[in-house]
Amino acid sequence: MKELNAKDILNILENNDGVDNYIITTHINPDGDAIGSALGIYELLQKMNEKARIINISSTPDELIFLDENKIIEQFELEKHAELFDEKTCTIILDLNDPKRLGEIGKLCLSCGEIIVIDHHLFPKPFAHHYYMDVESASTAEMVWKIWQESAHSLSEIAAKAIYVGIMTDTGSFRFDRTSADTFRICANLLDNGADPEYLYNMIHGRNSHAGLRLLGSSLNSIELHHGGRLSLMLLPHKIFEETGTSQKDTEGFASQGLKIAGVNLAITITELKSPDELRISFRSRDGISTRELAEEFGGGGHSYASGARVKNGDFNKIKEVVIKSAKALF
Ligand SMILES: [Mn+2]
Repeated sequence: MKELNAKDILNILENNDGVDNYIITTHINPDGDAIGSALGIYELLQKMNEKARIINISSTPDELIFLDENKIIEQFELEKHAELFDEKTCTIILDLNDPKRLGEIGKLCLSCGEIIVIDHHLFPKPFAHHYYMDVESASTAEMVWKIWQESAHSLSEIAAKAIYVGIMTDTGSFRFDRTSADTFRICANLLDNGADPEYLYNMIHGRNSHAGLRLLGSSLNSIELHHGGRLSLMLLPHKIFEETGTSQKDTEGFASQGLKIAGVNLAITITELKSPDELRISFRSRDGISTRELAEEFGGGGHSYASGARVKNGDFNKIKEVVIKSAKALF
């Protein structure tokens, strides 16, 4: 797998004789970085007068829809979109490196003439023609910005806002470990091109529903401490959603809440999903504790400080006991 940089990617986009059109896509349940990167690269292709569409397997989360000012993003429909994936098409895949994370779109991408992956996650699967990978990068959106920088085009305001939101959300508002001096230099340029930090923060974090905040209250109330106060455990059984009139979608950012407690360096959240007996376990850590191996024990994976797993046919209370026991090994 030959690894490319931002300049190489721009070169590929500029010398694309065999390519008639581009499909930009990203992972199931897209986050700010996924949507921000997709709109960022779309805007660049617009400046280059290329035909491009953004087609995602999932719908855009409500709080991110405002970024898509021109309503470009389409949600995948097999009958409508399948025939677009052909020899003359180049697919640009953002913020993931395993085609499984694309759902149904994953298989279709393999029939495209060219596949480009731009991503910052570990352990890429070999399925694309070109990889621009940077695991040091705090977000994929930063990498998209670097491609813009190599081009002769000045950043559009839509791209500046989208890339800013990608960076802000993937760095936990500029506090996660991969936030670098470069991150801030890039953001300075985004502000120069029309991104407004107060407005964008409020659009993402300041539009919660009353029900959503009540759910957060109940979730915080559920926190238990174990292993001498080093492990925080948040418990979200299905009834907590029924009581507050919310769903699992409303738990964005909850997993790291336990890390706000002094002395806690591992926060685990167990969520009972709607389908019977399916549980989601989220792991967040700090102070050099890696959660990835623990997530793998439960059939999942991820980064050192943030990982997750899904457990089928799991009894909530039994899994809770197993998780507490397995976590002990990390201290
Ligand atoms: Mn990302």
